[in-house]
Amino acid sequence: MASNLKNLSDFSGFDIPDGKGMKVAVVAAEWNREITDALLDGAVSTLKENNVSENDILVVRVPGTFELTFGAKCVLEHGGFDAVIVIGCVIQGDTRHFDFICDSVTQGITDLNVKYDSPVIFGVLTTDNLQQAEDRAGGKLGNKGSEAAVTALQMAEVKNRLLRQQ
Ligand code: DLZ
Repeated sequence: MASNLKNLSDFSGFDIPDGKGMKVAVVAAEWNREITDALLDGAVSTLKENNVSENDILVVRVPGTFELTFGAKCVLEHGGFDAVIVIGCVIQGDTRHFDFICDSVTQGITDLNVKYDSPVIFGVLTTDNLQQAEDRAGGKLGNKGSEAAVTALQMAEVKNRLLRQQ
């Protein structure tokens, strides 16, 4: 379903695992900071609402969305996190920069998910304009940061459950 038809913070029908004892890192880009701050707030609030302790949430800032891959890689190399969330906002401009950043971060995060044992969740907005970003950063379409936090708990639970069975 296209996100303009869905509220990103509507979790009815979702099975959200208890986050008690889980450690989650959130890597957030500084570019479009008014948007990424709102996404970060959404992610952290949702993690806490689902019982992740404040002490178990690490927030790392990187300059732009392009740097999210390396930031997440540093967290994964450090170890000890059940999930990593990356947060960014890329807004279409006059040049093809948008495409290069989006392609790079999408492939980069995919590669990390293949290589490392903790899931990396994609909380990146890729929009045509600022209004679309505001709508998805706590506006009328909810908050993609909250959605990413719920996904992080779900994927951490998948990972922990399957590893327990080994
Ligand atoms: C350079 C750039 C541009 C034009 N637009 C964005 C954007 O919309 N969102 C974003 O997160 N970052 C942008 N950047 C910065 C790049 O992500 C990166 O930080 C720089 O190219 C330096 O590597």
